[in-house]
Amino acid sequence: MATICILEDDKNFSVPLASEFKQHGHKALICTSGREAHAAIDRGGIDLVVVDGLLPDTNGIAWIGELRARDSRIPVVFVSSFWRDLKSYQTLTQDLGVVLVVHKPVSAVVLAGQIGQLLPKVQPDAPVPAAIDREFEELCLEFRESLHPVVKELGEAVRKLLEAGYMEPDVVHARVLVHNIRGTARSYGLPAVGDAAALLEDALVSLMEKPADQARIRVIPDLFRTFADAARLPCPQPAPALSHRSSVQTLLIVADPAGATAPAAAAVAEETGFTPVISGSAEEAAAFMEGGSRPSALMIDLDHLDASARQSIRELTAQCGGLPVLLSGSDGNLQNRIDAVHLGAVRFLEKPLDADRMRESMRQIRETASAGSAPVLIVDDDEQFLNLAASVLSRNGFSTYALSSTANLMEVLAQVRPELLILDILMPGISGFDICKMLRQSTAWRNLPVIVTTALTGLDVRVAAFKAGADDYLTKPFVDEELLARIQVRLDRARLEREMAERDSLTGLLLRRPFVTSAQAAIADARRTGRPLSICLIDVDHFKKVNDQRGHLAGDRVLSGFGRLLQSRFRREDLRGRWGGEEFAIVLPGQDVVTSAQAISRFLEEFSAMIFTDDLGNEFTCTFSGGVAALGYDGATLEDLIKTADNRLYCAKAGGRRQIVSMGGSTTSQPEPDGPDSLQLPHDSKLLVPAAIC
Ligand code: GH3
Ligand code: MG
Repeated sequence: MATICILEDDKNFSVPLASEFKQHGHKALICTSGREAHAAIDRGGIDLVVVDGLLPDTNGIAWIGELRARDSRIPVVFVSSFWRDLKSYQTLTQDLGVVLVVHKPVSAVVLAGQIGQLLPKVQPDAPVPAAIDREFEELCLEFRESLHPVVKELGEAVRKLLEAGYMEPDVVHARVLVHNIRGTARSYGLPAVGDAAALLEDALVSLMEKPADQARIRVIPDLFRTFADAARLPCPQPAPALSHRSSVQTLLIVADPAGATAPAAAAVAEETGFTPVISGSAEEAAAFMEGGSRPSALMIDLDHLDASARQSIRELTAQCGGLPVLLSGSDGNLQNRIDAVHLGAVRFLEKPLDADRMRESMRQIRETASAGSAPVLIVDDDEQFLNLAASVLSRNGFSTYALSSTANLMEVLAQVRPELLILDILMPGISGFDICKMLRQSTAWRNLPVIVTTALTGLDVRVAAFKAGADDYLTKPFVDEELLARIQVRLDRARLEREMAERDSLTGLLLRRPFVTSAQAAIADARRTGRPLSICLIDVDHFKKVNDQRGHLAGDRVLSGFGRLLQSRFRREDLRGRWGGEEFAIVLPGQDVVTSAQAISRFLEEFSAMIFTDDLGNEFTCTFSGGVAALGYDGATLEDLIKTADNRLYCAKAGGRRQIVSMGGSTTSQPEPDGPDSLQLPHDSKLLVPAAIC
């Protein structure tokens, strides 16, 4: 839970926003003047401030300036109807360290959602980055040192278990040792150690329940070895903490001289959760980035650009190294398309801009960018190269893992689950070529991007690398920028391909198969940790009528609007998929049935208010019905939960549609007195708790 100060004199904006924060479990404090907000911050306990652009006693930028002059590093979100130009944006993000710039009008729900995503990442009064690095390094080293005796002690305990059989005090002691590591390893940047400790602890607990079970004893040595190997992996370097680029999703729009497309593009960018910043020319945009800013994506209009302006754009995109680029132009002619290829554009959008196509592109970019710092594994027997490459990558925000021998490569791959592998060619034992060939034959790692590195030069080596299945090739010694650019390009491409293979193009939601895979993993996780989990099946009401009366295209627009709204609601970890036709599924990890039903009924309220237009220009609205099932109460597998949710969906339809049914006859637990049946729902909609309806 965080405490958020809202500095805003307009109650119509601050009150709904405060109420959204409260619904997300945060505290909100509304201040109507700059003086009042300074006083609140001086009292302490504020984690983030939302600042309006115009205030009764000052303006937002001046107020933030005062805040920084008072030496406060509290994260600030700036919300305003002004300051959309590049220079103001630069002042806000670079000089004043604002973590998010949002333009009004913005709905309270969307803004609270955006800020909610920032909250876990922001740290009030964070120490300076250099100090964080040093402190982190020291702590990490200390922690790693402390792992050696634990590994030794555990090894001893495992040996005794195998030789002398089960002895309760020894197993209990071993469990306490791994339990402590399970809780702390991740915080020290060693997720693989934490995960291995978690598996080992679970196995020990299960053994304590059935000490005579030989099968439960047999798994212990393997799990211990995995843990011991993970504990030996080199410590990843800390990522710099100063960057705000991962949290702020910015679309830098290089407008055409006529400025015709920029407002429309900015509107779509905002709708899809980006902060648009408009620059008048490629030179201005380049200067912006030279100042250290890096947007999440670039949108460039090619119209009216002569050859030299196109060259500046090329330099700009090269400077951005792998940043997603969208190009627009009135003419999809060959020259524009060739330029798009040279500029590495993810998409060419022909003008007039089709809002749906642009939305789809922005959504893809957001998904790939928000995937966070990618884990990268470097395998090289040359420790010096290993350390150097690891430090370059860590400093640039990658989660870096380094391995100096190939002996346990497969185990490390399984633990780290890298998004990219940097592989040396000449290593003792097995060569990088052979590893590459082997990975291409394995189902799990077939598509893993691999960059091979070697001091060898020459065409035959390069050809052999590509024949072995490598995606790219880098000669040693490398230049930092080249290494980073090559990695970024490979990562972006792999993420985009994954996205396209897993997502339904109409709604942007997960297709059924990847949804099922992720849902099963979420269920396994919930069962392991004992956290609640709910599933909801949703079906659009009378959709056949929409198609018949409004036209198939209007029907498609309803589904795409539904998908867009669903994407922008709920938490990042909630899974959203198109189950088929006009049926959708949501998995809400960590949420019980009551909270889930509340969230979905709020979503129903919003969807019911969405206005669609048919081919004749007539407006209409749609509704949906839903059935919710909870892990534990309604079953232990995805199949059970879907079946129950489907039965309840049927009840919702039978009960008159436009409602969510969250508990049925098969549920053994009774709803809470203030449970689902007392929810506030859209007018003429109900949330049922009946056994008798179906
Ligand atoms: P109910 O309220 O009982 O769910 O009735 P319904 O009309 O929504 O359900 P029904 O199953 O009778 O019709 C669903 C229709 O959805 C039939 C199918 O053609 C249409 N549909 C499925 N996928 C798409 C799609 O991608 N686009 C469009 N436009 N229609 C689709
Ligand atoms: Mg339907």
